[in-house]
Amino acid sequence: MTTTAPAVAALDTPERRYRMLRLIRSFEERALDLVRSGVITGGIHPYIGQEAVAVGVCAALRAGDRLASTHRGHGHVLARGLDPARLLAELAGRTGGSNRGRGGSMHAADLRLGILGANGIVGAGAPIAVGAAWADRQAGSDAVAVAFFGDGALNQGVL
Ligand SMILES: Cc1ncc(C[n+]2csc(CCOP(=O)(O)OP(=O)(O)O)c2C)c(N)n1
Repeated sequence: MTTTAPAVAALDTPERRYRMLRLIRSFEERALDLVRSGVITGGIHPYIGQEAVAVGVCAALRAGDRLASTHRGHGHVLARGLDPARLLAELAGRTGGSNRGRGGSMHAADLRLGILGANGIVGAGAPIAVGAAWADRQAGSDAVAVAFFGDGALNQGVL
């Protein structure tokens, strides 16, 4: 099977950013419906109410930059350009998911988009992003790496 590398989400206009906000909200509402109906098992952490954080940060990123996400990561990966259908399939454990259905909500990743992964360990995205940034610097690249985290991560020594 040949696959074309996906493009990062274009968030360069207010309209595109607003559409992404709405997409994330709709995605989460749909995902919650699927949890309630049992299609998605194991639960999810929805990003409702935080959509603008992901969109604002990802609008400042360029192709080649990277991000490390959290346990509440759907908004981050969607704002970076992960196909919502592939993410939804991932949450449902389907083989068409972004990680072939093996990662699920808290391990959604796509290295082609610079998405280093959602992460069930609070605060764990920070050292991953630092490692990515250090690797880029060693390679002479000016790419940046972003770590998303919640206030609950602030007492983690690694952060
Ligand atoms: C290292 C670690 N400690 C504890 C937990 C259990 N845990 C899961 S979510 C969470 C709260 C995280 O709070 P915050 O980062 O503010 O995110 P929120 O869920 O409030 O959006 C905790 C303590 C964990 N996953 N990892």
